[in-house]
Amino acid sequence: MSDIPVPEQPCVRILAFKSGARPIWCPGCGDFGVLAALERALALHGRASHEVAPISGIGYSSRLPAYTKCYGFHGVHGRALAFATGLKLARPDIEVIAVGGDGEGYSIGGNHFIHACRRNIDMLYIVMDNRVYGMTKGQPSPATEPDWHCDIAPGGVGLRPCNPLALAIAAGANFVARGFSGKPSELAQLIFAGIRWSGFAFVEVLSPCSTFRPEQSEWKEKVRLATTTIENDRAAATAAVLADDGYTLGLLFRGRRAPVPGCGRPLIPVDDIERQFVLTG
Ligand SMILES: Cc1ncc(C[n+]2csc(CCOP(=O)(O)OP(=O)(O)O)c2C)c(N)n1
Ligand code: SF4
Repeated sequence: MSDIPVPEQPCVRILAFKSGARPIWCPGCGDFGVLAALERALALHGRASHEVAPISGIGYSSRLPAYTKCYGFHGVHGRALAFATGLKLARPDIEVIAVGGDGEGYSIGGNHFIHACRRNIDMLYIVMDNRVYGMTKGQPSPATEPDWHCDIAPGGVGLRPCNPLALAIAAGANFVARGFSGKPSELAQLIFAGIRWSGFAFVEVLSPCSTFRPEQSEWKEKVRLATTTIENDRAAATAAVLADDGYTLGLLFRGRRAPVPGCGRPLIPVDDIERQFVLTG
């Protein structure tokens, strides 16, 4: 993470991004650390809260926009990236940040994840990965280990978990990183770099679920910082993240694929789009 540029004097504008709402998350939920890191990164970034839009679907992690002071959107399950894409195309001046859980992003929203990587539209996507469906009380997600036992999957689902970083690199994402909610300073640095990145940036965050996966408290002993970022070699980066045990943190891949033409400015003026939807007669 050492080569990520960060302003030398972090400003103290964090309060400007806090809503008055109290998170409903359980004590010890990793999502608290992600929220704190995001607030810090936004304060460093320096844009006003009304110029930033956190967009989510459904899940405990997807509650995050309500805990910021931004004009966010808490939508339908698995559709955060679809909404975020539409918003960015209509309002390229807005800093769009999609957020959600591993169930949201890799299961019902998995299709949108692949195509967001492929489209390379300028936004940040933060996935709070606790390897479980928290909000619906603890079912396995696509990120869950094959032998994790729970009531609806006694002895485990027996399926190979998806590797979201490999998926993102293969689908064309240029900024692929992993953070840990228990290291909020390093995470804020990654999120800041992702916000500043031009094009689609993906930050997968290990964010423990203290209620349904209490054993994830061990993650703090397992994580380590990456020593290098693989530059533009997708085959090498894919091989590296597939060989990794999933606990290496940092910016793991940086590519140079060009954004889609027109990305960053509206292709059609929004007023024209609205006119096409006016019902007449
Ligand atoms: C279309 C639809 N299908 C299923 C659900 C039920 N549902 C709500 S949240 C959720 C999963 C949440 O898991 P995750 O995205 O990992 O977030 P977490 O709660 O763990 O942060 C599911 C399946 C829903 N709300 N809508
Ligand atoms: S159930 Fe898990 S994911 Fe949901 S708020 Fe509690 S600790 Fe966080």
